[in-house]
Amino acid sequence: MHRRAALLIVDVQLDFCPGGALAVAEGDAVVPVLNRYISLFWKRGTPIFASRDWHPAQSVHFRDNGGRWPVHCVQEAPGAEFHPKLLLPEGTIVISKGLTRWDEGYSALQGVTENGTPFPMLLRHMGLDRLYVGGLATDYCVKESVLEGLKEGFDVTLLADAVRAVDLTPGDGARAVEQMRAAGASVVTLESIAEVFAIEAGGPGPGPLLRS
Ligand code: VGL
Repeated sequence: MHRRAALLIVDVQLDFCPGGALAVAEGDAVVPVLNRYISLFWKRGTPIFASRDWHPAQSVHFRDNGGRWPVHCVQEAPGAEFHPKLLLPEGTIVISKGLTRWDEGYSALQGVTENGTPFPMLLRHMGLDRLYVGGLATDYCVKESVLEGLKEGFDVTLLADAVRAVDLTPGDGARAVEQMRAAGASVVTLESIAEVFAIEAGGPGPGPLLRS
């Protein structure tokens, strides 16, 4: 069966990058890799979605309100902006999540578009049933997005070289990848994706021509 893909870039926002309020070690290292994926997918005409944490100043997600995290990605604040070097093409659809005080907003599948359309509804409306997912952070928003995508019946592939983990406990990131794999996610890298595309296209598989 021919599946139609979407690229989902999760939360590549300044607060999750070095210097940010909830900095992920090497969080900004995903940017050049994601730019390569963006270019690959864009050339294939794949729709591109970028999710963002978009919290109110008061949120149960934050320590101040009994939650787990320092204040981060507050709506309209500089820390909530996408990393300026992330080359989101025109037509990228922004998915906002964590919008209300009571909403933790881990999974992008819980997010909505600018006009409030739930993300899974939009994907189905657009006939998209395969998600390629990278971004921040492996052990929270990426993991929850991948697991919920699978639960919702999407075919999900993790872009393993385009994610970084919070790793509150060392190894959280690696365990998250295993959990996603065990739940049914495929795992690829820039190195292996050409082969995946060839197989998806029903082509002859990888060969010298593909690599030239
Ligand atoms: C995230 C921790 C808290 C994430 C968001 O984007 O992965 N992690 N809020």
